[in-house]
Amino acid sequence: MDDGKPVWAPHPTDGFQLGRIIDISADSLTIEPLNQRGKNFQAPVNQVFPAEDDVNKHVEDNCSLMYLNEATLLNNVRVRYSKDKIYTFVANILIAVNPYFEIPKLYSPETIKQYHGRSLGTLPPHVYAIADKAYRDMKVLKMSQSIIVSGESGAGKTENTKFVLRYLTTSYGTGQDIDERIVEANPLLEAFGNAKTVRNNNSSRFGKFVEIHFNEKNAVVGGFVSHYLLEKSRICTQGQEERNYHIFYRLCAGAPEDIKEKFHLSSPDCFRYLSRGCTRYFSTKDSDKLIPQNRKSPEHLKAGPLKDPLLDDHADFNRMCVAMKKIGLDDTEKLNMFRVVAGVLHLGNIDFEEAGSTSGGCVLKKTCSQPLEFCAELLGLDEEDLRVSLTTRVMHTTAGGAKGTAIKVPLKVEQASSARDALAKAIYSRLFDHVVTRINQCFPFDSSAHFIGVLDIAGFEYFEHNSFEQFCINYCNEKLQQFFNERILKEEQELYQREGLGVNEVHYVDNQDCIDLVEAKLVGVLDILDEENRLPQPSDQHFTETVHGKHKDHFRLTVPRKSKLTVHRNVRDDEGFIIRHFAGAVCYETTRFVEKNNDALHTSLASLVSESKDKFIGELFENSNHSKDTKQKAGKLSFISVGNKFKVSLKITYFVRCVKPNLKMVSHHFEGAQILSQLQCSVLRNVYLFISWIDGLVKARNLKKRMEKLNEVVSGLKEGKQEMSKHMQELDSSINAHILKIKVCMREKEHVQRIFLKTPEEMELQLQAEREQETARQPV
Ligand code: AOV
Ligand code: MG
Repeated sequence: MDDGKPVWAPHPTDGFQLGRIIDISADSLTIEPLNQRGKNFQAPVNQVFPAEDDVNKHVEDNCSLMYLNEATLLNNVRVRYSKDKIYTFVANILIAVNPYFEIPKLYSPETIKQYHGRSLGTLPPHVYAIADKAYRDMKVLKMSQSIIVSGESGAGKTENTKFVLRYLTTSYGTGQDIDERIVEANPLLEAFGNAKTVRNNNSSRFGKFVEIHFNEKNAVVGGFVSHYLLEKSRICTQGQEERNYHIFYRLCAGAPEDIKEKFHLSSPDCFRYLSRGCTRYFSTKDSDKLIPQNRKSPEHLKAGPLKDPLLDDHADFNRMCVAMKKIGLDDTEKLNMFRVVAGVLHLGNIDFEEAGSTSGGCVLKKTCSQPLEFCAELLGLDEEDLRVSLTTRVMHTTAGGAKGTAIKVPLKVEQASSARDALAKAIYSRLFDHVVTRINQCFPFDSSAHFIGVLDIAGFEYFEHNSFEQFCINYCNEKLQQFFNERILKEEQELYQREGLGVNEVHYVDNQDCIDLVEAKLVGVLDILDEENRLPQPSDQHFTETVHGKHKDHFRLTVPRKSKLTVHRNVRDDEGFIIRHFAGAVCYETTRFVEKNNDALHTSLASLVSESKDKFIGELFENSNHSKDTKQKAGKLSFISVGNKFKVSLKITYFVRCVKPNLKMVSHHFEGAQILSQLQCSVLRNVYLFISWIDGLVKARNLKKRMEKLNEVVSGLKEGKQEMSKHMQELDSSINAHILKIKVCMREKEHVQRIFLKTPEEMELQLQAEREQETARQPV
């Protein structure tokens, strides 16, 4: 690199900058920046990379770059992004940068037609190309295929997943209802499972695996959605500037007046579950700038507080209703769903205060008789039963080990509040399960030959403050990473080893220890948390101390204060823990972990709802096994079942890696350093493994050719050597024969000398001397 040619050297905001090496020391280089006015600077040798001759040139597949390194990769993606080419291949991984605006014709029906049946590489990189490849592989190999879409929050996973589904149903559907239903299921899923977060205005708060099923003739016959890890804590509380699930606001904003009246709905800020979080409101001036022109509907501008200027809840409500109709839900079902949503909102408004008696219990605040009445009405419950079940719990006295009489134990204010929240979480998450079940019933199939599955998983999250939600999501990503490690890297590596290709071994970090730390029986963080929830007086602090106590010297876990891993040293040791994830260390603040984990419905509440007079509510809680509720946390079991699905059925996997170009969520803005860190540490870390692996593969292929040539020479040499050793043996034996002859001659010569070259006296003297010598040698 020191031949005067431009190099890529680190840059604090752009990721890399062009420069020229002007001096070299033992471990650093002095770089003179090009293109930018700046001072010479030092850079570590391993952070400086050779640049392509023409840095403005871009390629469709990074593997065809002359120099394959993270700087040229970033530059290639940057140049393409500036030309609205958001997709780039790295071998068969597709990188997708979120454009944050609609690129004309990029996803049009004409484009769908273009990609139909075309091999990878014949058309520009596109998520359609990956979808078509998966389809063709399914057809040829007669095997189900999977596409994993990953990336950080807001990177475009859900959008790309939808494009894959649309492509497959449009290209290979039968033109019947089913095709459209698969596509239209998404707005409905998003209404109930997506919410505005600080990273994404439409953030999926659940993971999903969508399968499109095909018959023997490879035409679409149906679909199936598996979902896991709905973020339940969001139902009751949201972070600052975040919102609850879209459906709540849409219903308040868009429902027709008669429905609003029937369900006693008003503005979102009248409801506790909607009025926490989202505390910063935009001024009219701000929102003018932020609202896209086409979204400035009068209702939108009229919206009160908690109305996000970027979201048009009114219009979205109408769109959602269209989707519900298209997938085949009738008005009764739709209203049932809305009624439960409204019921949850009123439930949230029920508040408690100390009873003022000696019992230590609590009563409903006087102002709460209306929310109680509305909630009971909408959920088909008896008002008085609901009041009693919220403020007391039934326990059985134990007499001599046997279950004794049932007694009502009064609950304290906090206990009643958390019972109320647990009920809200249980009802809403059951409703979400029901929505998914109904969606699945809307695209049924009798038999299917194969399927293409698309996994849309919430990306690794790392904020300034990280709580239980991030803990769950990152745990899930850790599992996905393990899957990636095992399926892709390990298996491929073994394959190449079997083929005799000496590909450089890719050193991926085995993260089993991190997964064990979270999910191991009894000692895993999740089990410790469950155990804490079962204590009479659970506390976040005690939970945190137990975690630290059980894992004192664990490599993956450490206390916040002493750690140099993160910048969170202001978190006390009993307020959090740091976990070293595959993508970096994250400090989790454990305040409210116990509360957020507490989904357990106490028996009285559980039986209250399962015996609801309302058929719909009754069905939601049908087969309700109360202990099951406590188990359905953090997706511990459900993710595994998705993982298992991969194990049994899939052979080939495609990866779409989504990249978020900037934190502002705006178009035409490429934050190099920020993107580089996505490439380096989290989602694209694997692309790097792939690059180094592909790089190794190319080298190995060349090496293999050279080895073959060498082998030819060696085998030639071997033959020659055998020939030679035969000659050598012959030569050896003739030399030996000659040596023998020489020895015999020497003896004869000596003999002759003895006999003929000495006089008889000399001979006698000699013999005498020899005899004496012989006698002297005899032992006494
Ligand atoms: P995510 O799924 O990766 O985040 P989304 O797919 O929801 O991210 O994308 C976020 C937003 O970016 C979308 O609402 C669109 O406005 C925009 N966007 C994404 N991809 C495109 C595209 N190809 N063209 C135009 N706009 C796009 V999360 O679910 O938060 O992890 O949990
Ligand atoms: Mg998403």
